[in-house]
Amino acid sequence: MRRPLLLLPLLLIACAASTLLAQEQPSQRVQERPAEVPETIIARAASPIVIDGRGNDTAWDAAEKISFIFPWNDVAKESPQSTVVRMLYDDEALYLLYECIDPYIDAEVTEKDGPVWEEDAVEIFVTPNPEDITAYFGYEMNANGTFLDYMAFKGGEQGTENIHFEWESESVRLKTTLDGTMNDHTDVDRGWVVEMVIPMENFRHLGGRVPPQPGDMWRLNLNRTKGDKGQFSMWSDTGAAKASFHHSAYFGKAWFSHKAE
Ligand SMILES: [Ca+2]
Ligand SMILES: [Ca+2]
Ligand SMILES: [Ca+2]
Repeated sequence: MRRPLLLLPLLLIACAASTLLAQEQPSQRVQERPAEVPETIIARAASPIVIDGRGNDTAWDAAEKISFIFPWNDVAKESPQSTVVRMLYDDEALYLLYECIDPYIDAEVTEKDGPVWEEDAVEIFVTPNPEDITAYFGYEMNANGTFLDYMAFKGGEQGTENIHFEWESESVRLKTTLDGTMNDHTDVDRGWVVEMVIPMENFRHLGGRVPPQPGDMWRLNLNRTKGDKGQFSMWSDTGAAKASFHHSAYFGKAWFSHKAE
C-alpha cells in the first residue's frame, strides 16, 4: 500500500524534469519565425486536367507556382530536395500538382491510411472555414500513390490533439510518376510527381463555403516529408521550434480567383 505513495513524489519530479527538458531543448530552426503568412491565388481551371501524374495539361500553365521552404534545414550545407506545387479549381473540384526533386525516392506503404508520412510524401492541410482554422482536412500522398485522409482538430505547434483517421474522403483520384528507381538508393534519382483531384464535396463539414465562390479565401498549407534522406519542407512556415506541420495558426491564405487566367 505504501509503495504508490513513495513513488508519487518521484513521479512528480520526473514529470517536472521532463517538462523542463522539453522547454530547454534547443530549437532546430535555421530561419526566423515568419511575421506574416504567405498568400496565393488559385486560378480557375480553364480546360480539362487529365490525372495521369504529368503536368503537361494546358490548364496547369495558368497556375501560380509555389516553391517550398526549409525552416529547419540549412540548405546551403545540404542539397535541398525542392518542391513546386500548383493548384487550380472549378465548381467540381480542387486540383493539385506536386513536382518533387528527389535523388532518393522511397515509398513502401501501399495500404490506404497507412503511415505514408514516414516515407517520401506530400500533403495538403486545408479548411474552407477561415473563422476556425484549428480544424482542417489532411491528405498525405506518398510517391507510389498511396494516400491517407483525415479530419484534424486543435492543431497546434506540437501537433494536433485529435485526428479522425476514420473519416474517409470520396472519389479522390491521384496518380504519381517517377523519374528514377523506387526504394533503390544505390543510384541517384531525379524526382517524382503527384497529380490529384479532390472533389469539392469532401470539404464540407467544417463550415465555410463549399464549393468556394470567386473571392473566397481558404486557409491551407502544403508540405513534404523528408523520406529516407531528405528534409521537411513546406509552403507556409509553421513557426514551430522543431519540424511540425500541424500549427494551423500559420496556414497560408489561398484566394479563389474570379476568372480563368
Ligand atoms: Ca495531367
Ligand atoms: Ca526521398
Ligand atoms: Ca533510386
